[in-house]
Amino acid sequence: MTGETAFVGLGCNLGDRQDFCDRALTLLGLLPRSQITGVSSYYETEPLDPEGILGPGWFYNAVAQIHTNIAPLSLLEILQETERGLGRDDQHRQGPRTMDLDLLFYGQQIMNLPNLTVPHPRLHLRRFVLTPLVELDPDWHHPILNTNVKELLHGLQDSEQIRKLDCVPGDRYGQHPTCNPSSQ
Ligand code: PH2
Ligand code: MG
Ligand code: MG
Repeated sequence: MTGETAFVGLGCNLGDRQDFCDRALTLLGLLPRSQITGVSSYYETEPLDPEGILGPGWFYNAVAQIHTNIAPLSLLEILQETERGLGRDDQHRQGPRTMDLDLLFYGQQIMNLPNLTVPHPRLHLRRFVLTPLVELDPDWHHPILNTNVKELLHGLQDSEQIRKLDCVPGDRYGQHPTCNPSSQ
């Protein structure tokens, strides 16, 4: 099978967070030449915000695993277009947001381009990213740090609060195909 496994992080701390995450998953499910192969639980997470620019609202975070034949830079463009479609304010990108879609991994590729760094340069510091990643694939290897995401999560020494939510990802738009085990 051609293509790569990509992991995309979802984050929302504005508006109806569950609805924005559900809508983002629906849109990711429509990506051409791609298939969603896994979706983590939703997590409600304390903002990691050393500069104090994200606002007080806690996030909904999740990670989607996608098998894709879209090249990384094209995928990045589509993710940014999807953020805009979900109302992301491009003028204040670092502020509170309806949807942040981050390309976390693209296979085992390492890329350092002006507008795209893969693996995401801060993912190994973030409980709100590592926890859903471990749920999807604890053995997934980080090609630069040379360890897996489970070890990275165990090694974290932060105090960020996160809690797993009971809701089913994609539920509001009819159960997402990847949440149905028979389609996996
Ligand atoms: N995203 C950030 C910075 N801080 N904190 C949480 N809890 N969740 C996020 O998605 C998040 C963050 C930058 O994109
Ligand atoms: Mg982003
Ligand atoms: Mg981000």
